[in-house]
Amino acid sequence: MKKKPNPALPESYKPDWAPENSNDAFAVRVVTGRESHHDGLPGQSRTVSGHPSKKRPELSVDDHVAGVLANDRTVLARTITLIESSSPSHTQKAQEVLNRLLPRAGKSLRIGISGVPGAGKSTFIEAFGLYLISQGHKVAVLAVDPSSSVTRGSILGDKTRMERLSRESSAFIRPSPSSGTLGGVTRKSRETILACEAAGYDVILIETVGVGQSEITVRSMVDFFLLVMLAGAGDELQGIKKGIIEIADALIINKADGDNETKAKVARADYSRVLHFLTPATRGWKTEAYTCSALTGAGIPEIWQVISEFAGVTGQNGSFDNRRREQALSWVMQMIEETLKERFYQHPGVKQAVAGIEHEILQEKILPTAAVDRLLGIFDGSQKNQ
Ligand SMILES: Nc1nc2c(ncn2[C@@H]2O[C@H](COP(=O)(O)OP(=O)(O)OP(=O)(O)O)[C@@H](O)[C@H]2O)c(=O)[nH]1
Ligand SMILES: [Mg+2]
Repeated sequence: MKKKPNPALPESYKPDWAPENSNDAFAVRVVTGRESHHDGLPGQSRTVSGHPSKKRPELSVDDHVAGVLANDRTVLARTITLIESSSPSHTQKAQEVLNRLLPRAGKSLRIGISGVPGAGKSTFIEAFGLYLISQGHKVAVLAVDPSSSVTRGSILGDKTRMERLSRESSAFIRPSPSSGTLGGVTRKSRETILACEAAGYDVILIETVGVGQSEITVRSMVDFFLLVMLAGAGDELQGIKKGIIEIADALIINKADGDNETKAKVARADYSRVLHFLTPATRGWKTEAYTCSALTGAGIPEIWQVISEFAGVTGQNGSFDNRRREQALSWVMQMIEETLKERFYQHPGVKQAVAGIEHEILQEKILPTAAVDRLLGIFDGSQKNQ
Protein backbone atom coordinates (compact mmCIF):
# COMPACT_ATOMS: atom_id res chain seq x y z
CA MET A 1 0.00 0.00 0.00
CA LYS A 2 1.34 3.39 -0.88
CA LYS A 3 1.72 5.86 1.91
CA LYS A 4 -0.56 8.87 1.69
CA PRO A 5 1.44 12.02 2.16
CA ASN A 6 -0.10 14.46 4.57
CA PRO A 7 1.38 17.86 3.83
CA ALA A 8 0.05 19.30 7.08
CA LEU A 9 2.21 17.04 9.17
CA PRO A 10 5.93 16.65 8.70
CA GLU A 11 6.75 12.97 8.62
CA SER A 12 9.00 13.20 11.60
CA TYR A 13 6.21 14.58 13.70
CA LYS A 14 3.71 11.76 13.56
CA PRO A 15 4.08 8.19 12.36
CA ASP A 16 2.00 7.50 9.32
CA TRP A 17 -0.34 5.16 11.13
CA ALA A 18 -1.31 7.57 13.87
CA PRO A 19 -5.00 8.32 13.65
CA GLU A 20 -5.93 11.48 11.88
CA ASN A 21 -6.44 14.47 14.16
CA SER A 22 -4.80 12.57 16.99
CA ASN A 23 -3.09 14.54 19.71
CA ASP A 24 0.57 14.76 20.63
CA ALA A 25 0.55 11.35 22.25
CA PHE A 26 1.66 10.24 18.83
CA ALA A 27 4.34 12.84 18.33
CA VAL A 28 7.61 11.11 17.82
CA ARG A 29 10.75 13.10 17.52
CA VAL A 30 12.34 16.31 16.51
CA VAL A 31 13.39 17.12 13.01
CA THR A 32 17.12 17.22 13.53
CA GLY A 33 18.84 20.50 13.15
CA ARG A 34 15.82 22.66 13.60
CA GLU A 35 16.56 23.79 17.10
CA SER A 36 19.45 23.19 19.36
CA HIS A 37 17.82 23.89 22.71
CA HIS A 38 14.50 22.25 22.32
CA ASP A 39 12.54 20.50 25.02
CA GLY A 40 12.67 17.27 23.08
CA LEU A 41 9.48 18.01 21.24
CA PRO A 42 9.16 19.34 17.74
CA GLY A 43 9.81 23.02 18.23
CA GLN A 44 8.22 24.07 15.01
CA SER A 45 5.58 21.47 14.84
CA ARG A 46 2.50 22.39 12.95
CA THR A 47 -1.07 22.14 13.89
CA VAL A 48 -3.37 19.99 11.83
CA SER A 49 -4.50 23.11 10.03
CA GLY A 50 -0.98 23.54 8.75
CA HIS A 51 -0.05 26.62 10.74
CA PRO A 52 3.06 26.51 12.84
CA SER A 53 2.14 26.15 16.49
CA LYS A 54 3.75 28.11 19.30
CA LYS A 55 6.55 26.37 21.13
CA ARG A 56 5.10 24.94 24.30
CA PRO A 57 6.64 25.79 27.61
CA GLU A 58 8.64 23.06 29.29
CA LEU A 59 6.76 21.02 31.83
CA SER A 60 7.97 21.12 35.39
CA VAL A 61 8.91 17.94 37.26
CA ASP A 62 5.59 18.20 39.10
CA ASP A 63 3.70 18.55 35.79
CA HIS A 64 5.41 15.47 34.40
CA VAL A 65 4.73 13.40 37.51
CA ALA A 66 1.12 14.50 37.88
CA GLY A 67 0.39 14.07 34.17
CA VAL A 68 1.87 10.59 33.98
CA LEU A 69 0.12 9.43 37.14
CA ALA A 70 -3.16 10.78 35.77
CA ASN A 71 -2.51 8.82 32.57
CA ASP A 72 -2.46 11.93 30.42
CA ARG A 73 -1.06 10.42 27.25
CA THR A 74 0.26 13.71 25.94
CA VAL A 75 2.26 14.23 29.12
CA LEU A 76 3.42 10.61 29.07
CA ALA A 77 4.68 11.12 25.52
CA ARG A 78 6.48 14.28 26.54
CA THR A 79 7.95 12.51 29.55
CA ILE A 80 9.33 9.78 27.33
CA THR A 81 10.80 12.44 25.06
CA LEU A 82 12.45 13.94 28.14
CA ILE A 83 13.77 10.51 29.12
CA GLU A 84 15.17 9.98 25.64
CA SER A 85 16.83 13.36 25.47
CA SER A 86 20.59 13.30 25.62
CA SER A 87 20.94 16.81 27.00
CA PRO A 88 22.47 16.68 30.51
CA SER A 89 19.87 19.05 31.99
CA HIS A 90 17.09 16.87 30.61
CA THR A 91 18.78 13.74 31.95
CA GLN A 92 18.83 15.29 35.41
CA LYS A 93 15.19 16.29 35.19
CA ALA A 94 14.19 12.90 33.80
CA GLN A 95 15.87 11.22 36.77
CA GLU A 96 13.90 13.39 39.18
CA VAL A 97 10.67 12.53 37.40
CA LEU A 98 11.51 8.83 37.31
CA ASN A 99 12.43 8.74 40.98
CA ARG A 100 9.03 10.09 41.82
CA LEU A 101 7.29 7.68 39.45
CA LEU A 102 9.19 4.64 40.65
CA PRO A 103 6.87 3.70 43.53
CA ARG A 104 4.03 3.39 41.03
CA ALA A 105 6.04 1.41 38.45
CA GLY A 106 6.81 -2.28 38.15
CA LYS A 107 3.31 -3.66 38.24
CA SER A 108 2.99 -4.87 34.70
CA LEU A 109 3.72 -7.81 32.54
CA ARG A 110 6.54 -6.87 30.20
CA ILE A 111 6.50 -8.80 26.96
CA GLY A 112 9.20 -8.64 24.28
CA ILE A 113 8.17 -9.46 20.73
CA SER A 114 10.85 -10.13 18.18
CA GLY A 115 11.23 -11.65 14.76
CA VAL A 116 12.60 -10.88 11.35
CA PRO A 117 11.24 -7.94 9.32
CA GLY A 118 7.87 -8.85 7.88
CA ALA A 119 7.17 -11.72 10.28
CA GLY A 120 4.06 -9.86 11.36
CA LYS A 121 5.15 -8.46 14.73
CA SER A 122 3.22 -5.21 14.39
CA THR A 123 0.13 -6.90 13.03
CA PHE A 124 0.34 -9.35 15.90
CA ILE A 125 0.70 -6.55 18.44
CA GLU A 126 -2.36 -4.82 17.03
CA ALA A 127 -4.49 -7.97 17.21
CA PHE A 128 -3.07 -9.01 20.57
CA GLY A 129 -3.34 -5.49 22.01
CA LEU A 130 -6.97 -5.20 20.93
CA TYR A 131 -7.69 -8.55 22.49
CA LEU A 132 -6.05 -7.53 25.77
CA ILE A 133 -8.05 -4.31 25.85
CA SER A 134 -11.22 -6.31 25.33
CA GLN A 135 -10.19 -8.24 28.45
CA GLY A 136 -9.91 -5.04 30.45
CA HIS A 137 -6.16 -4.49 30.22
CA LYS A 138 -4.32 -1.29 29.49
CA VAL A 139 -1.63 -1.78 26.90
CA ALA A 140 1.48 0.24 26.17
CA VAL A 141 3.49 -0.57 23.07
CA LEU A 142 7.03 0.42 22.35
CA ALA A 143 6.99 -0.13 18.63
CA VAL A 144 9.51 0.02 15.88
CA ASP A 145 8.45 2.77 13.56
CA PRO A 146 9.40 1.58 10.10
CA SER A 147 8.64 4.90 8.46
CA SER A 148 11.84 6.23 9.91
CA SER A 149 14.23 3.61 8.65
CA VAL A 150 15.97 3.72 5.35
CA THR A 151 14.08 0.75 3.99
CA ARG A 152 10.80 2.09 5.31
CA GLY A 153 10.65 -0.73 7.73
CA SER A 154 10.22 -4.21 6.58
CA ILE A 155 11.99 -5.43 3.53
CA LEU A 156 8.56 -6.08 2.13
CA GLY A 157 7.92 -2.37 2.15
CA ASP A 158 5.08 -2.54 4.61
CA LYS A 159 4.34 -0.10 7.34
CA THR A 160 3.46 -0.53 10.97
CA ARG A 161 -0.11 -1.66 11.27
CA MET A 162 -1.54 -0.47 14.47
CA GLU A 163 -4.15 1.97 13.29
CA ARG A 164 -6.96 0.34 15.20
CA LEU A 165 -5.00 -0.13 18.39
CA SER A 166 -3.83 3.46 18.31
CA ARG A 167 -7.42 4.66 18.37
CA GLU A 168 -8.13 2.87 21.65
CA SER A 169 -8.12 4.99 24.78
CA SER A 170 -6.63 2.08 26.75
CA ALA A 171 -3.62 1.89 24.46
CA PHE A 172 -0.49 3.97 24.29
CA ILE A 173 1.90 3.48 21.41
CA ARG A 174 5.38 4.89 21.43
CA PRO A 175 7.22 4.39 18.17
CA SER A 176 10.97 4.49 18.08
CA PRO A 177 13.00 4.70 14.94
CA SER A 178 14.55 1.41 13.94
CA SER A 179 17.48 3.22 12.39
CA GLY A 180 20.29 4.24 14.68
CA THR A 181 19.05 2.09 17.51
CA LEU A 182 19.27 -1.56 18.29
CA GLY A 183 16.36 -2.79 16.18
CA GLY A 184 14.12 -0.21 17.78
CA VAL A 185 15.28 -0.77 21.33
CA THR A 186 16.90 2.29 22.75
CA ARG A 187 19.14 2.78 25.75
CA LYS A 188 16.20 4.46 27.38
CA SER A 189 13.64 1.72 26.78
CA ARG A 190 13.84 0.53 30.37
CA GLU A 191 13.03 3.95 31.74
CA THR A 192 10.25 4.32 29.21
CA ILE A 193 8.75 1.07 30.50
CA LEU A 194 8.75 2.46 34.05
CA ALA A 195 6.99 5.64 32.93
CA CYS A 196 4.31 3.61 31.11
CA GLU A 197 3.79 1.45 34.18
CA ALA A 198 3.40 4.49 36.40
CA ALA A 199 0.75 5.73 33.98
CA GLY A 200 -1.21 2.56 34.71
CA TYR A 201 -0.45 0.31 31.75
CA ASP A 202 -0.44 -3.25 32.97
CA VAL A 203 0.82 -4.96 29.84
CA ILE A 204 3.85 -3.54 28.05
CA LEU A 205 4.64 -4.88 24.59
CA ILE A 206 8.07 -4.18 23.18
CA GLU A 207 8.60 -4.82 19.52
CA THR A 208 12.06 -5.26 18.15
CA VAL A 209 13.34 -6.21 14.74
CA GLY A 210 15.51 -9.26 15.02
CA VAL A 211 19.05 -8.16 14.39
CA GLY A 212 20.90 -10.48 16.75
CA GLN A 213 21.89 -8.25 19.61
CA SER A 214 18.48 -6.58 19.89
CA GLU A 215 16.81 -9.79 21.06
CA ILE A 216 19.36 -10.17 23.83
CA THR A 217 18.81 -6.59 24.90
CA VAL A 218 15.04 -6.95 24.91
CA ARG A 219 15.29 -10.23 26.80
CA SER A 220 17.16 -8.35 29.51
CA MET A 221 14.22 -6.01 30.08
CA VAL A 222 11.13 -8.21 29.76
CA ASP A 223 9.43 -10.95 31.73
CA PHE A 224 8.27 -12.92 28.72
CA PHE A 225 10.00 -13.12 25.36
CA LEU A 226 7.99 -14.06 22.31
CA LEU A 227 9.54 -14.93 18.99
CA VAL A 228 7.38 -14.45 15.89
CA MET A 229 8.35 -16.85 13.13
CA LEU A 230 7.20 -17.75 9.66
CA ALA A 231 6.58 -21.19 8.26
CA GLY A 232 8.72 -22.53 5.51
CA ALA A 233 11.15 -19.66 5.57
CA GLY A 234 14.02 -21.77 6.85
CA ASP A 235 16.11 -20.78 9.79
CA GLU A 236 18.76 -19.19 7.68
CA LEU A 237 16.35 -16.94 5.90
CA GLN A 238 14.75 -15.98 9.15
CA GLY A 239 18.11 -15.16 10.61
CA ILE A 240 17.13 -17.15 13.63
CA LYS A 241 20.01 -18.58 15.52
CA LYS A 242 19.71 -21.39 18.01
CA GLY A 243 20.77 -18.91 20.67
CA ILE A 244 17.78 -16.73 19.96
CA ILE A 245 15.35 -19.61 20.20
CA GLU A 246 16.96 -20.49 23.51
CA ILE A 247 16.07 -17.14 25.04
CA ALA A 248 12.40 -17.35 23.98
CA ASP A 249 9.52 -18.28 26.27
CA ALA A 250 7.28 -19.06 23.31
CA LEU A 251 7.60 -19.30 19.55
CA ILE A 252 4.66 -18.41 17.42
CA ILE A 253 4.40 -19.40 13.82
CA ASN A 254 2.43 -16.49 12.45
CA LYS A 255 0.38 -16.25 9.26
CA ALA A 256 -1.26 -19.61 9.93
CA ASP A 257 -4.14 -18.76 7.62
CA GLY A 258 -5.33 -19.72 4.13
CA ASP A 259 -2.93 -21.87 2.18
CA ASN A 260 -0.28 -21.28 4.75
CA GLU A 261 -2.08 -22.97 7.60
CA THR A 262 -0.83 -26.48 6.91
CA LYS A 263 2.73 -25.27 6.46
CA ALA A 264 2.49 -23.41 9.75
CA LYS A 265 1.37 -26.56 11.53
CA VAL A 266 4.30 -28.49 10.08
CA ALA A 267 6.67 -25.75 11.17
CA ARG A 268 5.19 -25.85 14.65
CA ALA A 269 5.89 -29.56 14.89
CA ASP A 270 9.43 -29.02 13.61
CA TYR A 271 10.15 -26.32 16.15
CA SER A 272 8.59 -28.39 18.92
CA ARG A 273 11.11 -31.11 18.15
CA VAL A 274 13.98 -28.61 18.25
CA LEU A 275 12.74 -27.08 21.50
CA HIS A 276 12.69 -30.49 23.09
CA PHE A 277 16.49 -30.52 23.00
CA LEU A 278 17.06 -26.99 24.21
CA THR A 279 17.30 -25.62 27.70
CA PRO A 280 14.25 -23.47 28.41
CA ALA A 281 14.87 -19.77 28.92
CA THR A 282 12.99 -19.63 32.18
CA ARG A 283 13.24 -21.95 35.16
CA GLY A 284 10.14 -24.05 35.59
CA TRP A 285 8.74 -23.15 32.23
CA LYS A 286 8.67 -25.18 29.03
CA THR A 287 9.04 -23.11 25.87
CA GLU A 288 6.69 -24.33 23.17
CA ALA A 289 5.72 -23.45 19.63
CA TYR A 290 2.23 -22.27 18.69
CA THR A 291 0.53 -21.18 15.52
CA CYS A 292 -1.53 -18.05 15.11
CA SER A 293 -2.81 -15.61 12.56
CA ALA A 294 -2.41 -11.97 13.42
CA LEU A 295 -4.63 -11.26 10.41
CA THR A 296 -7.64 -13.37 11.37
CA GLY A 297 -7.00 -13.37 15.10
CA ALA A 298 -6.93 -17.16 15.28
CA GLY A 299 -4.76 -18.35 18.17
CA ILE A 300 -4.45 -14.93 19.78
CA PRO A 301 -6.47 -15.67 22.97
CA GLU A 302 -4.49 -18.89 23.38
CA ILE A 303 -1.22 -16.94 23.36
CA TRP A 304 -2.50 -14.76 26.17
CA GLN A 305 -3.50 -17.86 28.05
CA VAL A 306 0.04 -19.19 27.68
CA ILE A 307 1.50 -15.90 28.93
CA SER A 308 -0.90 -15.74 31.87
CA GLU A 309 0.03 -19.27 32.80
CA PHE A 310 3.67 -18.29 32.58
CA ALA A 311 3.08 -15.38 34.95
CA GLY A 312 1.34 -17.73 37.38
CA VAL A 313 3.98 -20.46 37.29
CA THR A 314 6.99 -18.15 37.51
CA GLY A 315 5.31 -16.02 40.15
CA GLN A 316 4.85 -19.11 42.27
CA ASN A 317 8.31 -20.57 41.85
CA GLY A 318 10.03 -17.22 42.33
CA SER A 319 11.70 -17.04 38.92
CA PHE A 320 9.63 -14.01 37.91
CA ASP A 321 10.92 -11.85 40.76
CA ASN A 322 14.37 -13.36 40.51
CA ARG A 323 14.66 -12.38 36.89
CA ARG A 324 13.52 -8.83 37.65
CA ARG A 325 16.14 -8.52 40.35
CA GLU A 326 18.85 -9.87 38.07
CA GLN A 327 17.71 -7.53 35.34
CA ALA A 328 17.99 -4.57 37.69
CA LEU A 329 21.50 -5.64 38.59
CA SER A 330 22.61 -6.04 35.00
CA TRP A 331 21.01 -2.70 34.17
CA VAL A 332 23.17 -1.07 36.82
CA MET A 333 26.28 -2.75 35.43
CA GLN A 334 25.39 -1.71 31.94
CA MET A 335 24.83 1.89 32.96
CA ILE A 336 28.16 1.93 34.74
CA GLU A 337 29.87 0.65 31.61
CA GLU A 338 28.15 3.21 29.43
CA THR A 339 28.84 6.06 31.79
CA LEU A 340 32.48 5.14 32.18
CA LYS A 341 32.91 4.85 28.44
CA GLU A 342 31.26 8.19 27.89
CA ARG A 343 33.41 9.84 30.54
CA PHE A 344 36.54 8.29 29.10
CA TYR A 345 35.92 9.59 25.61
CA GLN A 346 34.75 12.99 26.90
CA HIS A 347 37.82 13.43 29.11
CA PRO A 348 39.70 16.47 27.73
CA GLY A 349 43.13 14.85 28.11
CA VAL A 350 42.00 11.63 26.46
CA LYS A 351 40.31 13.54 23.68
CA GLN A 352 43.50 15.43 23.04
CA ALA A 353 45.76 12.40 23.15
CA VAL A 354 43.68 9.89 21.27
CA ALA A 355 44.45 11.05 17.73
CA GLY A 356 48.19 11.08 18.34
CA ILE A 357 48.15 7.64 19.89
CA GLU A 358 46.04 6.29 17.06
CA HIS A 359 48.63 7.61 14.66
CA GLU A 360 51.44 6.01 16.62
CA ILE A 361 49.69 2.67 16.54
CA LEU A 362 49.14 2.87 12.82
CA GLN A 363 52.83 3.72 12.43
CA GLU A 364 53.65 0.77 14.68
CA LYS A 365 55.56 3.06 17.01
CA ILE A 366 53.75 1.91 20.11
CA LEU A 367 52.24 -1.37 21.26
CA PRO A 368 48.47 -1.52 21.75
CA THR A 369 48.91 -2.45 25.42
CA ALA A 370 51.15 0.57 25.97
CA ALA A 371 48.61 2.78 24.20
CA VAL A 372 45.89 1.53 26.50
CA ASP A 373 48.08 2.15 29.56
CA ARG A 374 48.82 5.66 28.43
CA LEU A 375 45.22 6.59 27.68
CA LEU A 376 43.92 5.08 30.90
CA GLY A 377 46.75 6.79 32.75
CA ILE A 378 45.65 10.13 31.35
CA PHE A 379 42.07 9.33 32.28
CA ASP A 380 42.73 8.42 35.90
CA GLY A 381 45.25 11.18 36.32
CA SER A 382 48.26 8.97 36.94
CA GLN A 383 49.91 10.07 33.71
CA LYS A 384 50.24 13.48 32.17
CA ASN A 385 49.26 13.97 28.57
CA GLN A 386 52.46 14.86 26.71
N1 LIG B 1 -1.66 -13.65 5.80
C1 LIG B 1 -1.18 -13.04 6.85
N2 LIG B 1 -0.45 -11.93 6.67
C2 LIG B 1 0.04 -11.30 7.77
C3 LIG B 1 -0.19 -11.78 9.07
N3 LIG B 1 0.46 -10.99 9.94
C4 LIG B 1 1.05 -10.03 9.22
N4 LIG B 1 0.81 -10.20 7.90
C5 LIG B 1 1.28 -9.36 6.81
O1 LIG B 1 2.70 -9.39 6.78
C6 LIG B 1 3.21 -8.13 6.42
C7 LIG B 1 4.21 -7.65 7.45
O2 LIG B 1 3.55 -7.45 8.68
P1 LIG B 1 4.11 -6.50 9.81
O3 LIG B 1 3.20 -6.64 10.96
O4 LIG B 1 4.37 -5.14 9.31
O5 LIG B 1 5.49 -7.20 10.12
P2 LIG B 1 6.63 -6.77 11.14
O6 LIG B 1 7.22 -8.02 11.63
O7 LIG B 1 6.11 -5.81 12.14
O8 LIG B 1 7.66 -6.02 10.20
P3 LIG B 1 8.79 -4.97 10.59
O9 LIG B 1 8.23 -4.06 11.64
O10 LIG B 1 9.07 -4.25 9.35
O11 LIG B 1 9.94 -5.75 11.09
C8 LIG B 1 2.00 -7.22 6.26
O12 LIG B 1 1.66 -7.16 4.90
C9 LIG B 1 0.92 -7.91 7.03
O13 LIG B 1 -0.37 -7.64 6.55
C10 LIG B 1 -0.98 -12.99 9.21
O14 LIG B 1 -1.23 -13.50 10.30
N5 LIG B 1 -1.44 -13.54 8.07
MG1 LIG C 1 6.71 -3.84 12.67
